[in-house]
Amino acid sequence: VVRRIEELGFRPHLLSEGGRTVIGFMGDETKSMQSTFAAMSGVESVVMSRKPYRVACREFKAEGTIIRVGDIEIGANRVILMAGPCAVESRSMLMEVAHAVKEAGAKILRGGAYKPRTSPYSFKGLREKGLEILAEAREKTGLAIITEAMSIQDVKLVSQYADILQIGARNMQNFALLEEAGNIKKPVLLKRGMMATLEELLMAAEYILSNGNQQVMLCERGIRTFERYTRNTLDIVSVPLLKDLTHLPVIVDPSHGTGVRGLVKPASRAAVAAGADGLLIEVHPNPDEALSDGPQSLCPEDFRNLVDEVKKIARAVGREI
Ligand SMILES: [Mn+2]
Repeated sequence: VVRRIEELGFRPHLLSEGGRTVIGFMGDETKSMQSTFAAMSGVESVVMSRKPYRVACREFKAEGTIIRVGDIEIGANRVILMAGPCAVESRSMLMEVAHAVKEAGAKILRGGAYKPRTSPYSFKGLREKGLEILAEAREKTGLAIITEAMSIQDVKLVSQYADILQIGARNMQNFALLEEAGNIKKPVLLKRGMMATLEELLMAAEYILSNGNQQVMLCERGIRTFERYTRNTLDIVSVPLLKDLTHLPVIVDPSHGTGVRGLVKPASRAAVAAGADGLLIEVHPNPDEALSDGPQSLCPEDFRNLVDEVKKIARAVGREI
């Protein structure tokens, strides 16, 4: 089947699952081509997708994708908590947060070493030093690490340290960066752009998937609307919608999604109730002194309370944390 697809000039994408192999390709959607493949031995069925995101769509893969990071499974029954500071500010603060969030139940430590900032005069991260500190925190706590790569040049280095590579909202349509993320062997968390539709988000994911990296998770982090009481408008409905449209895990970032500390907990409850596979939350030992995103960061105690609350919601919807 693969040879036939290649003979026709298309590029096949293979996916093996539960004894079945799904082969996807972007071809031309004519009836004759459908019957050509349907008649081949070993072919169970030919499904034509009308979705422009061929590999990301549910039609390509009915079962939800589970991304494995060590013994952590993202996209399975357990809702995964990723927490940590907006930026890695120093070794001591990162170690403090790492131990605190681990104790509270987080499995993955977040922290930016490369920070995309609206102002060029803001703190832009400790860069490679920050990556080293993150790696040390992983060693000390056993937490997996998620951190952002801002440019193609950073991808290689960041993916050497990180367990999950993050692509930020401002880079969602940086197609060269997406292609580079498609070349690595690490999972990628792709954030929704602040002005992006869900279809644009899925097409961005398609760039990574079609380049050969199947380990992609999507992150709803709020979009820009006319509302000003919150930093962004957290699109909770995107969670069940995405779960319907795609097999990829969906993570919610209620910190950037609201920008308001007091709203992070209720937004987290809503996200878990809506079916999110994970939460990405900013936690800082002293939010008032944070070098970035202090107003939306929780202190470790707030985070512990949040975990207690979302555990109840998870149980109510048949999941665990
Ligand atoms: Mn932040």
